[in-house]
Amino acid sequence: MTTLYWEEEIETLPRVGLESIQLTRLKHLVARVYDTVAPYRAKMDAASVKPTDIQTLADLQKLPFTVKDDLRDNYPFGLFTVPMDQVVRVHASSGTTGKPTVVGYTKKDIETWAGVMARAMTCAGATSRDMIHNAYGYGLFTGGLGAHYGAERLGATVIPVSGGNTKRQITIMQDFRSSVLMATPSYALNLADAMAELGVDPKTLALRVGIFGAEPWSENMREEVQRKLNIKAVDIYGLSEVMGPGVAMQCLETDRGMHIFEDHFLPEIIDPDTGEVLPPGEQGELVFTTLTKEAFPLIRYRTKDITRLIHEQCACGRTMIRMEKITGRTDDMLIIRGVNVFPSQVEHVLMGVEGVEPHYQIVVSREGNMDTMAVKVEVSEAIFSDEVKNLEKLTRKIQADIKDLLGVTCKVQLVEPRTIQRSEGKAQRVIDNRKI
Ligand code: DLL
Repeated sequence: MTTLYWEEEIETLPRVGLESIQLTRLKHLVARVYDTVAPYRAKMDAASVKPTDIQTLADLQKLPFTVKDDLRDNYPFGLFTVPMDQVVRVHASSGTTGKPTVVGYTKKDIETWAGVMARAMTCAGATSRDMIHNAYGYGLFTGGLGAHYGAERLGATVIPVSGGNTKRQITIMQDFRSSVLMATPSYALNLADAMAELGVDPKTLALRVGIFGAEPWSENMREEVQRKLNIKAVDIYGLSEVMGPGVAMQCLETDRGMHIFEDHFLPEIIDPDTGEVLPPGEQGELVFTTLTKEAFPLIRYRTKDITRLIHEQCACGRTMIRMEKITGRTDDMLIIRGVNVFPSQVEHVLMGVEGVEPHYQIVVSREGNMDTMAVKVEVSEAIFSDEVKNLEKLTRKIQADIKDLLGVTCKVQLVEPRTIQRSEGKAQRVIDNRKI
């Protein structure tokens, strides 16, 4: 297979060249932010660091972190570095608590974003000849418009179908010959199940590749979507604060990790408890500094996402490092009777069991002083109508597998197909009744 690049020179630049670009951009960014944004200046002054202290990429560690609360405290536009007449668009992420996080873009930011998205789609093998079925939600969420502008920049034909109205989506896929599907992985599965119900064979469609992200999904889930939709499924990562989708992207040459577009987004991995930068290859919290954003740059933004960086050169020829699939978030970690549990680990166990469907929910409750975890998971029609003793056997197997991997005893409830609510965007995997 010939590897296609969107911007070959920068994507394959030797590391020294890339690092030199990063340093120039970093110095410029820190000086500009210090001069224009009072809250950043105050934090840097408190840490006794001046823009001139940044002389190497390692000096980045001298700068204070930015956290979600800094964004909330300056809600909605307090951290913007340009006057509002230069801001051409805002997006917002809802979050589960408090005010949404608002982000802004200049005209040039929108162009940069479309560029990294076109680069990401090219990583997945998409070209101007593709019919891109964009089922990410349009609106304040960055998924829809982010993918839309990227697809247009690529020169492909974009179908701005957004999320929902699943039957109509399938008709459109059939009639318009959609070749690239962009959606959350949970919605992609939802589409696959709806096809099965309608008797539509994915082999009769023109779909070739799926660009899925915006929520965690395990390797097993990737195999499941690939099989059910008869496509190659690749992972795309991003977050509104840093830009939206297109911060990192898996290429077709590796199943391990996504290339971070480091000429725009400078990554670090830190110990979430101490804030120390960890040695290369270790797992920790991902932190980003935006190197080219104008309206809403961020210095050392703590994403709360947990991953590790992969420094080995990729077979695709890109020199940009990769980040491994997100394994969890520092804030979605459940602590069940003292044991740390990530929903992604539960998913990993479930998807390894024959007959179990990729639709599940984790319910956490408190009985007296005791936390309990229950896992509700759909099983296939055939299994559900099987003898009670076989269902009990399967229940016990899942319980034992979870206990083995996570060290936690939980209740497992097998439910009928299509009883767990389907998502049109990000799936809600955890119901934590302890907060109520
Ligand atoms: O979800 C941006 C996006 C849209 C990415 C479409 C990819 C595709 P937010 O709504 O701000 O932005 O949510 C960002 O979602 O910090 C991660 O926890 C999670 N996330 C995003 N992509 C992935 C992924 C968009 N590929 C938050 N794997 C991030 C796992 C992901 N988690």
